[in-house]
Amino acid sequence: MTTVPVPRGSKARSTRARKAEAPDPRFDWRRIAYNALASRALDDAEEATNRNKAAEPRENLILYQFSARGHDVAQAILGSLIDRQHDAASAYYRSRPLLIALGLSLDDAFASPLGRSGGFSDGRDIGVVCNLPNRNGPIVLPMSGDVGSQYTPAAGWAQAIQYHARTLGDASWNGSIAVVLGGEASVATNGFWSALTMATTLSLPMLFYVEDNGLGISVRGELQTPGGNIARNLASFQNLSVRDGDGCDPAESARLLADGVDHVRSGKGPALVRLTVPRLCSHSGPDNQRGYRTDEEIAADSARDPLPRLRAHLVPALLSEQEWAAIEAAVSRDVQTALAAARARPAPNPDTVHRWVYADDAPGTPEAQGGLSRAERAALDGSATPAADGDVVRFAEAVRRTLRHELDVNPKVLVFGEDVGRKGGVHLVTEGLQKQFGDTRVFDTSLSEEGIVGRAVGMAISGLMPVAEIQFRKYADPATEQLNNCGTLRWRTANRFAAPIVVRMPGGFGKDVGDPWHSLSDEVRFAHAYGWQVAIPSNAADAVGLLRSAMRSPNPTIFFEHRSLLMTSDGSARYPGDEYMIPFGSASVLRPGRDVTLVSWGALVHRCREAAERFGDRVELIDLRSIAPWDRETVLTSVERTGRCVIVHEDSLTAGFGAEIAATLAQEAFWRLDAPIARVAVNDVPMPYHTVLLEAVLPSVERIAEQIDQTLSA
Ligand SMILES: Cc1ncc(C[n+]2csc(CCOP(=O)(O)OP(=O)(O)O)c2C)c(N)n1
Repeated sequence: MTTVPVPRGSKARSTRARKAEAPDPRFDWRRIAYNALASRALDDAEEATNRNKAAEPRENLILYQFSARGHDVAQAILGSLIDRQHDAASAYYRSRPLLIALGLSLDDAFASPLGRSGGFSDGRDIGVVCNLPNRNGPIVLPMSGDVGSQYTPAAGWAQAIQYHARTLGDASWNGSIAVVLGGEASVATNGFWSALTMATTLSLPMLFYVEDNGLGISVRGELQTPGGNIARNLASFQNLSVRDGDGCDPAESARLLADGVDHVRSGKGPALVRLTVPRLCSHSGPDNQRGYRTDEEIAADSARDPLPRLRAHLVPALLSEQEWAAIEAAVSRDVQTALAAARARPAPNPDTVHRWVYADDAPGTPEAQGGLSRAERAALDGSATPAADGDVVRFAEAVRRTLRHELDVNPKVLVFGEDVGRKGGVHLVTEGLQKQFGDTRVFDTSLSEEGIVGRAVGMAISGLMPVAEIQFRKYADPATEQLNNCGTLRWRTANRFAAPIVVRMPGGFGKDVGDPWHSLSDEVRFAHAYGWQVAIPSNAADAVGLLRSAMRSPNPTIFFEHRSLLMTSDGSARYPGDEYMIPFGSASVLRPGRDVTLVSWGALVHRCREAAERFGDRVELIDLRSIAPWDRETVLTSVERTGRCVIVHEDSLTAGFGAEIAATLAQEAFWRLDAPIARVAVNDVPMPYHTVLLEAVLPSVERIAEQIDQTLSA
């Protein structure tokens, strides 16, 4: 520590105070000063750009300008502590100072808000929603626009640190940490509590850093947590080390953040640091603060500006006036150079905007950070031909065997969800897997679907292959935000990141039973979501082939396991072998036929088959197997030949996936049609409980046959 001589008398008190505040020598304060000043200068330049509304060209206007002034000094300090190869920060729109500290170039920092090419999203995402890939140093996980969604992927990364270090034995992960940043309003979100539960129950290496500026846009902190202080409220939370202090005081911020980071790095479990900071700006560019903040309040916050206090902390104790001025001059020069460079960048190329919704493995395409590498995927054997001599297995057994084999050949596979471990899943699909592979690879989770999917995302970005189970389709609702963000992740980071995960979820009617909670079959939602592959196998063999493809895919997959197939032997088939794979978007023609094409997927394929058999060789039955992507070619080719089409699905009629197929046929095969395209589906009611009601809404063999008959005679 730097020591300061203590004179006598009354002056001694103030000097003693200064001594207590001497800059902690463990920190690189020059770098901290540079980064805090750079962040402030970026905010200044952006605000000046926005004020100058007459500026040409017009795209200089930054639509989503979020200043970090007031949050900047403490973030620059925190950033200097995140320095290990596998450290990850999960952050939010006010986190640019941290990103600068972790290596974001000033050019990118300007270019992205200006929407220019390159940078963290190549003009696809707003400039404050950042990311920072780095294979050899700390990374920033792709941020999202939803407040609170940053928490659970960070917990996933923290759990992945333990997995890489302990289970895979990769020592380079030892001592790494996940750090998550959030404002005080974000502590009211589901994501915060979900991640807190994970971190504390699993003793994860995770630091929660809450930047409390007292305002969530205009809402006061007292409405986010009682009394407005989350640190005080969490003081007695089990297995959480809590610190609370003044983020305007550089010495206190440094001490508390370093303590928090040390605690987490040393393997003692998670920590939370809350620092109070002023928001020295409106919430964002368009917000003028009028109506919710008085001039006195704004002035009082201005008086708390941490930047002059940083200067006072360092000058003269560590830096001379001239040295501070030199840092300011360097910042000013660098920022102006970066602004000019960013402005000189071209606008993004519109020809590329469709790229990266899905992975693109074309030669020469850079690999995104996340998921198995191309080399790892290529090293896993696969076969498009099913084994001829497999024993007949039920649907659940087929899924179990596939999971077991993939767990066996790929140490990066993890299988988890509610009741998945000890019990083996409520449908017993994962029965026995925990015993065989241990509870670091097959495990139960806390009851939070947002946590299950967000955790999977964090794990996938770290290079693992998570297979998450959602107990029933309906219970994926709390995970909607994470599912949507996972699907767009590759696209919005312009292929810098990817999170290929598999989410298994049962749905649909059961054996003689249904209800609005356990029997939902609204798969079209996921076909409509960006970036997802959606598999809906109708039998055990297809389940094997599609699940294996999903677990080796660079894209995320929703894998539907139909309840009636889990509960009956309707989907039993010969086990096609441990290497069998089916590509997505390849339908199977189950029955050739002359006069009408019958298209279905999932459990209703079996009712379709029964109905089709009544018409001899007149009905061609196609099982789509996956609806995203779907096999347009096979359906079109068939309908062009038969001239007629009946589509059968369990999802609601209105805007069900059948509507997409019908629209495609109307557009592409109109002149070949001899009859109107027909759909047999559930007539827009939730699934009822009693069998009588259930059968009244489900497409029955009878209803399907009637429709085939009508279509044939139209
Ligand atoms: C899920 C969600 N709900 C609402 C919003 C709109 N919104 C953006 S920022 C914000 C306030 C967040 O405040 P806080 O977490 O305290 O961070 P601060 O802006 O103060 O740094 C709100 C309501 C959002 N982005 N996401």
